[in-house]
Amino acid sequence: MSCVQDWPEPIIRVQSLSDSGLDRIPDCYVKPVTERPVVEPVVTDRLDIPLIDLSGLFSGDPYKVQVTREKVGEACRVWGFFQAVNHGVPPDLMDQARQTWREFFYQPMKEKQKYANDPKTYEGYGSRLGVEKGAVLDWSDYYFLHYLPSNLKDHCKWPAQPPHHREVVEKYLSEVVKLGQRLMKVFSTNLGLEENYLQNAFGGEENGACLRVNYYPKCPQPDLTLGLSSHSDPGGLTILLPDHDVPGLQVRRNDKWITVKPAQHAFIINVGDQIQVLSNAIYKSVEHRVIVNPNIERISLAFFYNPRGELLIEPAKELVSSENPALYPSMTFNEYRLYIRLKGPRGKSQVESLKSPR
Ligand SMILES: O=C(O)CCC(=O)C(=O)O
Repeated sequence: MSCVQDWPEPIIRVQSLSDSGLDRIPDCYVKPVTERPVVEPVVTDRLDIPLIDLSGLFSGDPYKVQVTREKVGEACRVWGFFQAVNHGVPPDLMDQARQTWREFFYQPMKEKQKYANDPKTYEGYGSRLGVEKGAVLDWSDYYFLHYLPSNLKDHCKWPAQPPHHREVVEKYLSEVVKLGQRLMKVFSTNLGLEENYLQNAFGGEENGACLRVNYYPKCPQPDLTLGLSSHSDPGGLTILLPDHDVPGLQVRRNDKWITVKPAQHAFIINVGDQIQVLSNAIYKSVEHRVIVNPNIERISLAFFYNPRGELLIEPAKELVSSENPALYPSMTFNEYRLYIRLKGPRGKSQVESLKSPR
């Protein structure tokens, strides 16, 4: 997919830096002043993304189904984000998935290095996004793997340790896919499209899906850097399992950054750029970023539910008219995601740059 063969600079594992006990972060992690976070004390009654109980969707009661759908629709139009509880994924499986990945990152470096990734596919253990020499880096390591379409899934590229890791991750991902499928129906119906419209646009049952597990080590100067720079997700929709009670994710709301307070066993769900395009911007793919912490590490499992790479994605014809012309040209997801793979996270610059002038 990409013509890039290798990383432009030697890879440094952020976890090793953090474990070395340094008290100043290296210059390559220091963000320009305008991008640095303002680290505020945690306030409990502040503004947050909507929290939606999805149990109504499974209730069989048409009224509850409708009310729940409307809440999801409003969150996608206004925030591009929401937290979901009672979503159908068993809570203990969520805990097991988070725990097994935490144990992966706790292993000796030699074991993790077996899976070191390269920028051709990004699959495996990584420590940077983007290949620009001299870029300011984020304070995180990650593990990236493909899940769907099934021909891209290769268990040999998934960590073999800790024991039962592949089994737990497989079970977890199969449940999260079901949640993704349900949400695609809810999104389609809410947009006034046929229930399977978005799923079909993504390639039917064999849509794309991948997982990035983000590991944010403790950071001695959290006010100078970010765990993950501001970006919108290039794919369809993201189902994020955050750490228990370690906040870190910030969502842009107008000119402010809202720190999400994770609810117990909730997923954080957000619209990605491909659904913004398909919905002709009725649904918003919103910028977000991650701040880091001096006293505590954080882990998150970001599951990306995507179109198949080779399919053309464009605004749904049903949502385009002379008053509402198509805002985006058609493009395959493989072409689209090359941008973030080369340049790294860059706010909303990609989807915005595609907008046709009106
Ligand atoms: O760690 C988080 O809370 C967010 C992760 C994220 O935005 C991503 O992986 O794209």
